[in-house]
Amino acid sequence: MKSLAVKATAVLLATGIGAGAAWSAESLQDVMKRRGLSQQDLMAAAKTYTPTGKRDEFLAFSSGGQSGQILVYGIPSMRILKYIGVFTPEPWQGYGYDEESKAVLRQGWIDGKEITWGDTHHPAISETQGQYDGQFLFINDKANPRLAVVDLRDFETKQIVVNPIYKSEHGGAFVTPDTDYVIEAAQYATPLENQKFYPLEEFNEKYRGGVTYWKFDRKAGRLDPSKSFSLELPPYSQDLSDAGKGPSDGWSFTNSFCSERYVGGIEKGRPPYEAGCSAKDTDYLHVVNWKKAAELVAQGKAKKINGHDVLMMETAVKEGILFLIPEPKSPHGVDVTPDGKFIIVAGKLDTHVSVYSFDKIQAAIKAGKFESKDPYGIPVIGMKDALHTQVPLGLGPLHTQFDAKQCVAYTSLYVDSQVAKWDFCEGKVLDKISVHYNIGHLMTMEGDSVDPKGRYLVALNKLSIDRFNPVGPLHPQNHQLIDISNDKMQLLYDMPLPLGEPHYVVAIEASKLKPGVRYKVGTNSRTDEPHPGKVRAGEERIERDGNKVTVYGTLIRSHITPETIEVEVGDEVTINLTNLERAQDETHGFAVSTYNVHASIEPGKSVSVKFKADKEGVYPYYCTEFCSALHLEMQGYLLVKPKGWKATTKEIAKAAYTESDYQTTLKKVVDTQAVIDSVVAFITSTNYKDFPDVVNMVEDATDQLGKAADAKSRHEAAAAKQDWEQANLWAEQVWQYQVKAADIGIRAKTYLEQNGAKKIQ
Ligand code: CUK
Ligand code: CUA
Repeated sequence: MKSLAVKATAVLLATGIGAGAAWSAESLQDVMKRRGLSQQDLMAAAKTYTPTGKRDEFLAFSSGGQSGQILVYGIPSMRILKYIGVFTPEPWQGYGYDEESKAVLRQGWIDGKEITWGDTHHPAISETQGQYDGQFLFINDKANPRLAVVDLRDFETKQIVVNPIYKSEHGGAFVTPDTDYVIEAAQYATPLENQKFYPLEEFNEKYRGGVTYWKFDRKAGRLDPSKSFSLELPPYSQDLSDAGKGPSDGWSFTNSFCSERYVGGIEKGRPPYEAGCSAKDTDYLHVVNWKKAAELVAQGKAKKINGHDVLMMETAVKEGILFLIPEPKSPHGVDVTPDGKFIIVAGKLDTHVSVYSFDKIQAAIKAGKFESKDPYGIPVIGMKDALHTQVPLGLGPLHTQFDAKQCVAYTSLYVDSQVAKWDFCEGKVLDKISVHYNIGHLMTMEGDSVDPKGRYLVALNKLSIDRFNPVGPLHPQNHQLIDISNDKMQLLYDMPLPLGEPHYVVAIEASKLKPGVRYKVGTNSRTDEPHPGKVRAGEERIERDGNKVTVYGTLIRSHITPETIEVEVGDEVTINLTNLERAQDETHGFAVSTYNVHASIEPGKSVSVKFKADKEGVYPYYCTEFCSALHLEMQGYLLVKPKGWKATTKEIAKAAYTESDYQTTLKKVVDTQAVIDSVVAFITSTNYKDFPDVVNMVEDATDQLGKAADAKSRHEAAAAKQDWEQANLWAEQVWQYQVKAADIGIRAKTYLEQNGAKKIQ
């Protein structure tokens, strides 16, 4: 019988890769006709189609809405690459099913309550001098006021912080130009003290909004609650925020709706919120000098609320760091231009976007020129004194993003279902394009940084109505890709998103991201520290301390060590596992039947799963990632014995192998070695050392083969004792290592052939 590896190699050697593929007999015209495609469709396809092996120019990080996750997709292909578990358990990644990730999710519990979902709205990539640096990603949870930190070295969630004073939030996550702070503003006003009740009749006096500045410790890669602070704000339903940049660095801007401070009561015959919250023609843009605020907090001028530093309005007004400017009408987005000179606000119920001038705002503040004070004594700058221009764009303007081209902005028009391209310096409309349907946010490449890259725009539409094959009353979301590289915008692609309602998305040049492919062996990926349960090959063991059983195990193709775990009913079981692989993409999963534990263990990672073995019985455990040809055999048994069980004297049944079986296996080993030798000869005849990926694969293959030496000495020893079962099976194990080495070797050979390796001998 020829082995799998032998056969596969023979085919590869005989045909070479990619030779002689019979291409379709249809012409391009035939296909266009058959599928009803226009020239324009073809152009759109050519602009997005990404052939196999080719990669995207940009990576987008989208809020996953109610899923509490982040979606990662490529632009322009719109291929989804990953869902990152953030506020919600995510089984594939073991997020919420292993102890390390449970510890992260536990940081997000509120008042001792486990919260298993989140309403993610605004992702933000860390910035250095206002440019996306590709190191960290932040995202907020509107429903349960929280922020999370994702490290872009491994795309894993590392930290969740709970806002200490809000009960809901919205205007986060927005970073300051050097990511000193991550901004998070409240949404629906509540009393700031935790678990404190005041009736709605005391709304104006006792309910408050605010804006929180979370200190980011870049070296630690974590937010530092002890150095974070908030600014108390009136109960105006603060909405979105943005940080100043360039000339406006050090300031932040947060708009609001329902500055009417209306409290509803439709059930008591009062007009509903929507009427009461949109009665006035203007709401307030909050203008905050956060640099000065941080200094005041450092000087001890904050008040502790729930143990957190809060700079009260009174102090902020006295120190001259908080101002209001009227903004029309029930506004939504607030976006600072790349040059930091203007602040653009779109009023949902107004047809204009309002462009405020930072220079004019500063001039008014310097001159002490205010038109009034709000009920809390905050100085109000006159709209006329702060406006640069107002531009009529259409119905329901919401959010604005920027182009690489000077002065060019794009604003979403919710009611019109359009994107408007316009010039914020001159105040004129340049182009419009229809989207499908009811756009919320829109996003251009690095379009909220100081250095937008232009090229593409993504429209995040709230409804998809008729765009896709129907899948029931709940429709997928629709992200539409638009080419903005020319004067006229061109719609390129509809991407259905089947996971929550994304609000915002950010996209970064793919070349700025340098994620790793493996961990240093024994790493707890959630803390970046060495895992206390890590072991190297040969150190695997099971320890018992009273009723606590701790397993120190490893995984490598294609076995889990140990393969039997014996415990007594009632034992507390902790299984630590280290993936010893170095090969790229050789992740193993780990699941135990019916105990609700799962782990994803990428090369080098260590994790632990923990459970109480409260049910007597036999529970298989296995690897959940198809990691090699013998993946299904990557298995073991958890034996939960009744209390006081006496070990059986019976032995495990021996199979009747003969010397001739042993000889056949040895022959197979020799044949396979010949295949390996030929692959090695091919690889070493090329400049493979110029390909780091191949160097890694060669290292891994050598590793696998290296393990065969021990198995070889075992089969030889057993053969000397004429124990043909042991001799045959250890010889089989030698062959297993060979197969894995050959598998990787063939992968390396294919890679070299497809990537133009040169013969050097
Ligand atoms: S929000 Cu949803 S469309 Cu939370 Cu930024 Cu505007
Ligand atoms: Cu490891 Cu399947």
